[in-house]
Amino acid sequence: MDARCLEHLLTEDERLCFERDGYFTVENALPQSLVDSLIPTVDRVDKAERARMDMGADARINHFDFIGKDDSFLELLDWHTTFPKVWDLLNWHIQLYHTHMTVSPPEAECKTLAEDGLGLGWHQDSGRLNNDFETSPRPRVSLKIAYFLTDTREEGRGNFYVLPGSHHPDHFVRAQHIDLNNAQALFGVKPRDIPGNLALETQPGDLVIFNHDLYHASFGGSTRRRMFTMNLTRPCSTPDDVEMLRQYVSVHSPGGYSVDTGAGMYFPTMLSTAGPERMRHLRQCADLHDELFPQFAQK
Ligand SMILES: O=C(O)CCC(=O)C(=O)O
Ligand SMILES: [Fe+2]
Repeated sequence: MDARCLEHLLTEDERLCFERDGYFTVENALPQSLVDSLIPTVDRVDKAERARMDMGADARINHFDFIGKDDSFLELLDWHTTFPKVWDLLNWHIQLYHTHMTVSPPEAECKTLAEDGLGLGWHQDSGRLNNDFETSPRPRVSLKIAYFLTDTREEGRGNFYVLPGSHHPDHFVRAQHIDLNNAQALFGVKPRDIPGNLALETQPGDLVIFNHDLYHASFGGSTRRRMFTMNLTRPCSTPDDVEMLRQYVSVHSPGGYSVDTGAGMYFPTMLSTAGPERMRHLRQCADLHDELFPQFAQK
């Protein structure tokens, strides 16, 4: 273990925010020098993938299973300022099951930010799991961490929006099954103006850790925002837990999205460069993925 982890354990304030609001921010989780070195990689992969998928320069794009497309992102899995916080929330033996790089480019000239923002409506993550586990409270199986590589300190930069507290089963949105994306018809306001929501303002290198049940969204993309997210689960040991992980990985994984990484759950580099310490956080999902999707299994 990197001994510096011990200086970045979860604080009581962070635990409280996570329980009460469903998220918290860690400022300067990554040093600027690291962020600066990651951006060219994002842009190189983004450019190549856009061309491959025939997507325009102004399209918002989610690069699935981004980690491992370049060695430089691998260390973010067990990065010393973030990893210990996830231990404390889930357990030390976390498993990585999904990564995204979201690139929100400036909007096309003929569109306005207010009317045609490159939006992603209100949602909770991992929908299928949520349907299967509509209990109160839901088990805390997984969480998401989002590294912001570009500046969203002003609204209108493709900010990450949250509705604090909406991860609680008794929050009115969940209790009354309200579709926030239908806010105009229901309440006469645009979805981005739902009372109580917050546009998070983050600087490059900041991190947001959030509960999958939290309602979140993204509106507007007036700068080229790059955000890297990782979905992490707790270790699964009991038969019920393993079954839950199986359901998760069967949907939220490269195989679940029909992506052939060449090595199953992770890209080959991810597995070939991992020492025993990092491999502990990869093995369970990797094995399960190979079992579920033999056609994409690690060769
Ligand atoms: O792009 C955003 O800000 C939101 C992305 C999102 O919904 C997610 O990472 O789960
Ligand atoms: Fe999401």
